[in-house]
Amino acid sequence: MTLIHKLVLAALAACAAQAQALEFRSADVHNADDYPTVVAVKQMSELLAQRSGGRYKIKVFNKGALGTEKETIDQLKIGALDMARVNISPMNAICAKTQVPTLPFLFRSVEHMRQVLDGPIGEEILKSCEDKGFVGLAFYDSGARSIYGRKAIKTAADAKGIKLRVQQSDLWVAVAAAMGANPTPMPIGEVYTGLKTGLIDAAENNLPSFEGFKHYEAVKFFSRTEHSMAPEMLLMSKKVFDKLPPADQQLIRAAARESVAFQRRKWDEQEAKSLAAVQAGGAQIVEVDKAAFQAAMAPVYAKFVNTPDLQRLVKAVQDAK
Ligand code: BDP
Repeated sequence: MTLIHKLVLAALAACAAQAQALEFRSADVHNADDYPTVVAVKQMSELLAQRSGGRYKIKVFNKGALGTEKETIDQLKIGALDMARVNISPMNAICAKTQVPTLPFLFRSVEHMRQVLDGPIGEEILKSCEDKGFVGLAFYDSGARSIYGRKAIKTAADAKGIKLRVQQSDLWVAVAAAMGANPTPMPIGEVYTGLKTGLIDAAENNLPSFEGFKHYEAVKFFSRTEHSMAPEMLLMSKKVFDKLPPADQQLIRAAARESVAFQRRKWDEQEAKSLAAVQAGGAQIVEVDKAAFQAAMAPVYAKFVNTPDLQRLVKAVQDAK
């Protein structure tokens, strides 16, 4: 074989190896390239590339480039998209058990939430989406969600009648209604304009989203209701997952789980940075009578925790130390 032949063969082999490398596409709505969920999936990609000898990696399309969360969930279902990092809330209508961590005032603290989601309850909830076409790879942190708007909300009476944007989930509509607000479900990408034009009076989210979507430029009062710790989910299309060899499925699951600790570190840092940034931008943090909001949530539990399975899960979360 001449040198030329050898070089050609080597080049062909390199091409073949590259052709085999699979790059999964993963969606995220957040704008910042260093948002905790965005960098966590990038870290997962690095782990996966290392452990698969370069056969797999993940490309994150953030800024909502692949659509709203509902749209990306639909794409996962049919296998048109490989992965999506979404909030748990738009999954509420698809796999009922995802309603549990969405419930208002369920978790007593961040530690309680992390411990529950890391254990068998979290596992059961992740698994519950599989027969609907979604492999639940991991939960990521999203902190606590609070109401922000044009006026300070200190008591439940202040929330009465405000047009409050919520995520697209019946459970969220009920939460807003139980607060006395007028629920307005819409995708996150429409909230900034909604706040600016007065289509809505308020929205509810964590501090990093209040900052990252620039909502603090539209409204100034961030009232610490901390009414839900609805976590983030990293999902893979079951259609895509099922085509992979079992050993590679395990690599993917493990890399996703390992990215959780990294995401939480980034999350804790981001919350502190966002608090400083929104305050520097003129936002006011308002302390709230949380007990009154919590008391108003009884009808939500009565309506949504309505099967023995959901009742068992809620009790197990409440009983977890
Ligand atoms: C943010 C979540 C994002 C949701 C958004 C929302 O990270 O996944 O889309 O809230 O409220 O905290 O829609």
